[in-house]
Amino acid sequence: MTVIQRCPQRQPKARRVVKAVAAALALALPLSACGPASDADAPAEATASRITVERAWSRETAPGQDAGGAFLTIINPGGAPDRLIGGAASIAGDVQVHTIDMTGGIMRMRQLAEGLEIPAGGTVTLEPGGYHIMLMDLQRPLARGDAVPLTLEFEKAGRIEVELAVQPIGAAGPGKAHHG
Ligand SMILES: [Cu+2]
Repeated sequence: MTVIQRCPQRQPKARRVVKAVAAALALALPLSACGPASDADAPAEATASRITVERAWSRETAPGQDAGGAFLTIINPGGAPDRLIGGAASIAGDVQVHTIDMTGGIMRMRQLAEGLEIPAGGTVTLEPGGYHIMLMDLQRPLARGDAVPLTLEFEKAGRIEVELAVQPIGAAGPGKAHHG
């Protein structure tokens, strides 16, 4: 948890008033009842979401296939939930967050209009058959061995850049593309 308690005396206006009073009375008033934590302004990182993304990969597409899936693992070590709300990629006209539903024995993809929640302290894996990123309106096929840049957009963490390691059709994971 990184909740920073604000001490009322830290507010500049209040402090100015106190200082003015002290000057007027020529007294050294004890100004601070706060602990050392309030001595400096809280660093920005203290309250910002810290999301990391691992194992970003995709699968090659057949010629004429106009959409492809992207898969990755999102880790949220922070104390507050965040939300994957979308993204952008130069290779795709649109980037969407999808889930897969079973309806009457038929698997269907559906866009998550509200995005995908990443719980505080949680890990969410996007993988074939489940949550995934959909690269819509592909400008060119995804080819095995490609590293495709993708920008993910989170509600709090903002934009995070990843590279999708493109695997053969039928691959179930990112393999060892980065090491071989
Ligand atoms: Cu999809």
